[in-house]
This record gives sequence, C-alpha cells and structure tokens, in this order.
Amino acid sequence: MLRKDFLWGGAVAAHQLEGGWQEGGKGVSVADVMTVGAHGVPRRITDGVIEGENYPNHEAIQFYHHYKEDVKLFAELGLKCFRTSIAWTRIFPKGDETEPNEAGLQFYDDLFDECLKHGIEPVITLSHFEMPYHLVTEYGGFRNRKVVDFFARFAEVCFTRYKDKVKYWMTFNEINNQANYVEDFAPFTNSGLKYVEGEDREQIMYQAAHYELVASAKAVAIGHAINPDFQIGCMIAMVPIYPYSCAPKDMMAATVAMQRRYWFTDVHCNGEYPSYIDAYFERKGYQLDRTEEDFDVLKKGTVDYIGFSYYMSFAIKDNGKAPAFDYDEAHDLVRNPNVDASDWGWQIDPMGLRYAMNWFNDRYERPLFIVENGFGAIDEIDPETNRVEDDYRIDYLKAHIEAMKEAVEYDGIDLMGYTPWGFIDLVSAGTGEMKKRYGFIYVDKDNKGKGTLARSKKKSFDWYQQVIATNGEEL
Ligand code: BGP
Repeated sequence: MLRKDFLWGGAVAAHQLEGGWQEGGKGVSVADVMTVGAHGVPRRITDGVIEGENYPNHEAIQFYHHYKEDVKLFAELGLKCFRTSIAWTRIFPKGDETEPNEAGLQFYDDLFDECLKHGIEPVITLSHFEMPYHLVTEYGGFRNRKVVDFFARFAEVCFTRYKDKVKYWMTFNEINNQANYVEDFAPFTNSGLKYVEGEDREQIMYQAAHYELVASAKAVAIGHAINPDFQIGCMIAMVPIYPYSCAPKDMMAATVAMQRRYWFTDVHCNGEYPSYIDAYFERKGYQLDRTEEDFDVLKKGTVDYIGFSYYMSFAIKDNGKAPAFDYDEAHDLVRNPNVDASDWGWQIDPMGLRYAMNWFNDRYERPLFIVENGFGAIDEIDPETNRVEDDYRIDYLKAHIEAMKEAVEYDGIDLMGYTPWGFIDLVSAGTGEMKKRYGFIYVDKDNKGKGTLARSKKKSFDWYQQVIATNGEEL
C-alpha cells in the first residue's frame, strides 16, 4: 500500500514554463540562450541572445502571468504537491551579486502562497538546468570553484525566505545527466560548461561535477541549519543500463556503465566517492581539485532522500574494452529488442522502474521520490470530442504506476511520492519544441510560438484525478 500521505503531484521546471524572461528584474539564464531544435535535432547554444533567433523559453507558456488560473486547475486535478524550480536569475540576475532581487523573491512567495491556499505542497528544485549566463561568460560556469559559493548563497537566500512555506527541496536536477559529456547540451545546462576546442571534456566534466556536488552538500548543511525539518534530496536521472545478453562481458559492460552514470548518488548519499571512480581518475591521470575540506563538506551534507526521474532503460553490448578499460556510450548502447520506443526513441519499460527502485534501495537505504516520469508525444485535439484523447499517455503512466506499486508492496520500498513530468504542456528541455507534449493539461501553442496559450483538459486529466482520489487504487 502506498503511504497515506503519498505525495501525488506533477513536475515542471521554471525555465520550461514561466516565460517572463525579462520581467521582475530577471537576468539572462543559460536556458535563455538555447534555440529551438526539431524532432531528433538538439538545441543550439548561442553566444548571448541574438536578435531574430527563436528562443522558446523566453515566453514558454507564460506561467509567470497565468499561475493563478493554472494552480486552480492543479487543485481541481487533486494534486497534493507541485514540483517546480526557482529560476536562479530571478533571485540573482547575474549570479554574483551580494543582495538578491526582491521582485524575484516575491514572485515565488506569491506562487507558493497560491499553492498552499489550495492545499498543494511545493516541492522545489534549486537548480533545474539553468544558471545565470553571466556565470558562464565571466567564470566558465562550474569549472570555476567560485561558483560553489554563489550557489550556496542562492540556496541560503531561498531556504531562509521560504522556510515556512517549503519543506521538500532538491539541489541539482539530474546532476548525473552531464556524464553524457559527448554532447554539448547536458553539461551546458547542468554546469554552464562551454567546451573549448581540444580540451579533455571528460576531465572538465568531472571537475565541474565535483564542484557541483560540493555546492549541493554545502546547501544541504545550510538548509538543515535553517530548518531541521527540511527534507533535502538529490535528483538523479535514472536510466538503467541492462546487459544486452547474459554473456559475462555484456554483464560487466553494464556494471561499468551503471557505475559511470550513478556514482553521483554515492557522493550525495554516503558523502564519499566510490572506489571505482577514484580508480578511474587514477587510471586516466586526472588530477582534480578535490581538497580535504571538500571531503569534509561532502560528509556533512548528505541528502535525506533520493529524487529521481525515470523515462526509459538502455541496453549495452560489450565493446571488447570493458571492463579492462572503458565503454563508449555513443557506440555501445544498443536498442533493446524486448521493449517498444516512443517517437523520440525513448524505450518504454515500466518494469525498469521497479528495477531502478530496487537498485537504489539495495545501495542507499534512503526514501525514494519519483519526481519525473512521463510520455512525450504529439497530441492532436479530437474534432469530435474537442479534447486530446491521449490513451497512449494513460497506458504509459498506468503501467509505470503499477510497477511502482509493486516495488512498494513486494519489495518493501519506502516511496514518498510520484510527480509525473510536464503535467501541463511546456517547452521540451531536449529539443525546445512545444509539440513534444507530456501534459494532462493542453496548452495552445505550436513550435513556431503561435497560439492563444489557452489551457484545456486532456482525457488524462480525468484519469489522473481518479488515480489521486483513490490513492492509486483505481488506475
Ligand atoms: C528530464 C528533464 C526535464 C524534462 C524531461 C523530458 O531530463 O529533467 O527538464 O524536460 O527530461 O525531456 P524532454 O523535454 O527533452 O522530452
């Protein structure tokens, strides 16, 4: 049985829905310099904001202005919690100021009050794929140790201001997704890394990740000192990597691949680097700036729970080098013939969610919180019913909720809540498209930025309402 106080909710991120990119004194964030991509084509990162480019996050779905009517709909849906993030640039427009921007702080006060008024608990990510762009141009993002203290200050200001309104926090969204350093997008959004031609990207990524982990641990300690009741978690992108076959080499390749993606969780939960990562740094000859003081900070700032996203699983085939040397994500991850995939190639695997929950539970003994899960699809309004009949989304979510319930019931896992992703349509993080939709609430806007921004309920809205009302009994 799920907990009585199970946190049924929905998840979004500031830059993907707020818009108002220049309102209330907000500064330019990394999300504001990413253009729209296309199906299968990633977004481009521009050098500052260039006139004439299409930056979908600038307007998004204008939640900044529509939040009151939206929160009303969330309440009608029955949400117990609402996961969003605080745009760092609303609080510190450039990131390195000493005093925060009052108008930005006030916006989140108003938003949280509106949620609480409707009995909806805010669940807040401090950094969801964005940081002030100024920190990138002036400091090189998290390749610079100075950014650790800018983040800690930002966290301190948020914790202090909202200490009586917000109990559940997360530090960095999908901190480990930058481990896929071969692409520009993830390291840029996570750490503000813009790679320079010829540098060892992997080494830079590991250094930035270390500073982020220290920043996270500092924030956790600061938060607990401000309010000991705070529950502060990490947020991990969980994509289990299965061995393609039972060949011992495939098995070992999967083990190595899992280590390379999920060691971040060890640092967050145990306050220590696992041995295999230290061994890897040594083998690669990476001399990272990691001080005794940092190790102390990591030990003192371990998280209260593991928040994670789950959308899909991968499979891997041995490349002839693992485990002796390494694996290469770009070449070794293969299509799993046992599961279907979405239009974007995301492999649909509900049982993988139960597997993932067990994987975390076996290692870390922390409560879990599924803070993202969902199905991105192209939705069309049905002319007969005048709404989106998104049975495919209901099927996906239903199967995943079933798997999650099995993990609770059969495996005894302590699960705090479930917040499906993008439950109101918003800008896709990966492609910048509006047409890759996840919502229970449709928003009238297309990829070119045209539309009335009117909100309407999809079939999944009614379905999820029933799920929440029965605490997951009726799916
Ligand atoms: C996660 C991110 C979200 C989100 C989601 C769906 O990785 O935390 O911000 O957008 O994935 O991804 P996409 O928007 O690329 O479909």
